[in-house]
Amino acid sequence: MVKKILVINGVERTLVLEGTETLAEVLRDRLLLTGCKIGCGQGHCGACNVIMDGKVTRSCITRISKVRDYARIETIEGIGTLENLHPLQAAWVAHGCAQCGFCSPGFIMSAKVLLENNPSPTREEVRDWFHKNRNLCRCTGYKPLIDAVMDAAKVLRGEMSKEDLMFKPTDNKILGTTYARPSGIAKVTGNWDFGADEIKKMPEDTLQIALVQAEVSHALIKRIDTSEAENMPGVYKVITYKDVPGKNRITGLITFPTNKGDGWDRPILCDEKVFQYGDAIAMVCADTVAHAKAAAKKVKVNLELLPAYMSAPEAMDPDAIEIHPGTPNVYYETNCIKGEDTAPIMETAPNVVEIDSYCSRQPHLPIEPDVAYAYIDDEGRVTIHSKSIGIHLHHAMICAGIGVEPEKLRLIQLHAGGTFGYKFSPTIEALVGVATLVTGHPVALNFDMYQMITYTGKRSPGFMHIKLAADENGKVLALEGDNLIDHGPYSEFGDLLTMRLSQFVGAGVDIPNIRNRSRTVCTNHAYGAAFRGYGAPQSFMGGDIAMDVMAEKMGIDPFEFRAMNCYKESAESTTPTGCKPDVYCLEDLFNLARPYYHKNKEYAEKLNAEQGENGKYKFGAGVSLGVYGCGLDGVDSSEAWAELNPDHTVTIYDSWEDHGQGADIGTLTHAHETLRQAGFTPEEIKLVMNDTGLTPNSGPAGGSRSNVMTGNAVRVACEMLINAMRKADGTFRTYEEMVEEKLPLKYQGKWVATACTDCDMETAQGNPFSVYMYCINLPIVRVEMATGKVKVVKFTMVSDFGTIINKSVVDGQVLGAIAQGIGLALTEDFEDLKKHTTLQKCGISYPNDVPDDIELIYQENHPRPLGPYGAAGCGEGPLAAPHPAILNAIFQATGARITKIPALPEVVKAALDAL
Ligand code: MCN
Ligand code: FES
Ligand code: FES
Repeated sequence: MVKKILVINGVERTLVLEGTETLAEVLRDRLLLTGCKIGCGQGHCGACNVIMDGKVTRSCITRISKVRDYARIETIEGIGTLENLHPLQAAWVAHGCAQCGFCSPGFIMSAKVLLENNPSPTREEVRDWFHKNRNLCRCTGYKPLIDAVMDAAKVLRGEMSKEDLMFKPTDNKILGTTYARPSGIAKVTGNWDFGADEIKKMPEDTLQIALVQAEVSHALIKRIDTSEAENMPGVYKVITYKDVPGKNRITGLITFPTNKGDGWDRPILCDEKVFQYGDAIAMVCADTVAHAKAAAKKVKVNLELLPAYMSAPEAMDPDAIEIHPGTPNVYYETNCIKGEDTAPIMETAPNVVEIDSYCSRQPHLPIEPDVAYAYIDDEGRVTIHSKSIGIHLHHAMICAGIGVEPEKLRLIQLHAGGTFGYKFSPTIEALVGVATLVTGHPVALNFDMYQMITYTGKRSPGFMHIKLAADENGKVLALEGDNLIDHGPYSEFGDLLTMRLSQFVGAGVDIPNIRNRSRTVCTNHAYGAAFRGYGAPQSFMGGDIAMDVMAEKMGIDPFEFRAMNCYKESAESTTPTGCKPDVYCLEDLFNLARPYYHKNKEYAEKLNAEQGENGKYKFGAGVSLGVYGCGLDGVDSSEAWAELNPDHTVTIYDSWEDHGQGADIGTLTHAHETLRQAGFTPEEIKLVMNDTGLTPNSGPAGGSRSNVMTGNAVRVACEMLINAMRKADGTFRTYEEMVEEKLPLKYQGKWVATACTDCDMETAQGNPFSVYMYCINLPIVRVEMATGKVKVVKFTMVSDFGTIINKSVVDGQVLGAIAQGIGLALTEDFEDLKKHTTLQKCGISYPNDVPDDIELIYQENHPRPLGPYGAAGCGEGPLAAPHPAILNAIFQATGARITKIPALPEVVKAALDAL
């Protein structure tokens, strides 16, 4: 043991330590200073940054043995309070920098050191500082963070006050403003507990879980021997499939009857087979994490290896065995059949182009690894806290598998440090549920970043073959497609995802005739999970690039080619599924975007001219159109409640799960916009969210549905309350008057997308979404000709999300999506199980990988008839098509046409060499 005296936030602390801990462990485990977060645990992300003797220090890789006695350590808890924020904290809130908030403390500590050493940094210096200190943020796209540092510097220099930073409503109206999200202050002060922080505060008898995971991708399980592990120190129980009280399966809730599987293909703990790398085979429950991990290594698993099919084409080989015996590896097919047969059109049309594209297995890479804990609550319910973004959905998916009656299962969402969709699938919920049932103890499971990356779902790769026909004037006549989705071994939502290809290949374009077949393939690579954009990034990789190729072939400007072919009211254009979009806003959107496109083209030309003929770099301006629907297919619905309280406040209950996108500010703003009629201020609205024991089924926070669906449900609940409160003279009843008149105080608002229909099983024709959103992507790229290295130097996004509910949220959504789109286009992948195992090696974008020069333009003059206050969604549209725009820009710069991502330097170089 060693004694250490550290000066923490100005206070001398004497600590008796093992001596092997990291500084982060000492701060978090011993001092409960959980504002210091552990993301990667490897020095790659800066979430754990503290200040030690005036220097930014990544505490996760700082051994306490190397820390001198009396070292001065500052943590986020020491620099400001809830009532008196540090200027950086205030600026972080004001600029909406704390989306999920997981990275916020680490960035703020890093920025504090910068400003102490350089009180007047340039934007570039701030970026370089964060880049050098390896500060990662997956949500914000970095730009707001730079804005915040610049403003905080002004406050520190005495040029403005902290109060000037923050938007304050003047006429009790917050809709459309930058009103700060309710969780902001807690996030920037380190008071917002994430799952790993809550685990530190659980009862002493909590058991820690370590998983025994498969290290191969496909095998038969012959024997699992737990005897040695059971006798290891601190072990309470080793759990295998034999102990699982229920069906031991997570049901994929098969969406379409034409799916050839039954949806019960995903084991909670593997019994007969291993289906992919990382599959959970056993769980060790022990008194400490170290004990659990040590014992997990002693579980012996006897396997018979089977051929592993690591991509869709491999699993479709005629000799391939069925991964789930009895279900063919190609288990679902959808055809978009619109208009006339396309074959004769393809034969006779004057212009026909064809492309093959590949959209990669993009990893989600939230900075917070997966985490969950469970216990039996005072009503005997198995209670699971996790990052679930579909608590009621997951309830239905895991109930039978773990073996409890529905009323005996309660799911609660933790504060989530980003999910980007991977938590649309249950990950470890069923595991912790089983563990608490079997042991009778509270249990906790916290993945490390390696587990997070190697064993959570990924974007399902899309192999697309697209053919496009146009007449002599460039009017698109027909589209044909033949596409594959590699969905990994588990079928959950694979059919729904594949259906998205029917809905979004060619979306935004007036195409009268379509024949577009898409199939879902079971493989042994990572299971497919929802990822922001869900099906659209695959669709537009094929559909949009084909448009670009056609424009080029015909010698028409690519922007104008898209503009002339977009949905038009005059042409009564329909979507690929054969219905009219909710509003015709695309012509106006192209008109709005045109000057920005020309400005970008001119800028790229200027940069090229500066380089000269044989310059080191070539620059190009690209374009693409992205479209996405808001909702689950067909008649989607949501529910929210509003209750009047004795203290003249209103409580809103909903299950609008928060990834970090801003479910809190969304709920608050929708509620406030209605309740303000009766004079309620934002401070008088309380939120109770995301607990199946307390809040109604608002549906999952996926498919960019919540702002429309739950926004409407909140609006309806508040309208019902307001209507009940309204008196004949137009004034409103008080709480006391409501009670006196025996009027109900709590109202259940429900909103159903009754105008929608499911897509037809044979033709995919139908009206699946009540509201759509649109984005025109306009990047400028720089290609280094000798190496093929590409940098996005500017990005303009011109979007239509209907009415904007909160401006800084929407800006943040778009900026974050642009950063992820750049990563998707150029660097990110999860393909090589040995290599793609860290945030860095998966190609995540650091601050200087994303440009500072970003323009966000919004069109708001087409309010959505079915959106609350005219709003659409905005989370996913901006990630539908930034990557084809970047590839199209590479083409404009160099003439090299790349249709497969990531466009790593070697890929681009090979394409340049082939010119
Ligand atoms: N919004 C708005 N005005 C509009 C449209 C939306 O102010 N016209 C706001 C909404 O109130 C909400 C946010 O924008 O706060 C996103 O709304 P919406 O598009 O309805 O999406 P959801 O709330 O259903 O969120 C899910 C969506 C998805 S599917 C993924 S994946 C995703 C995303 O949003 N993952 C995210 N954004 C993310 N942002 C962060 N920081 N982290 C993630 O993991
Ligand atoms: Fe320490 Fe990532 S750098 S947690
Ligand atoms: Fe930065 Fe979420 S706000 S990672």
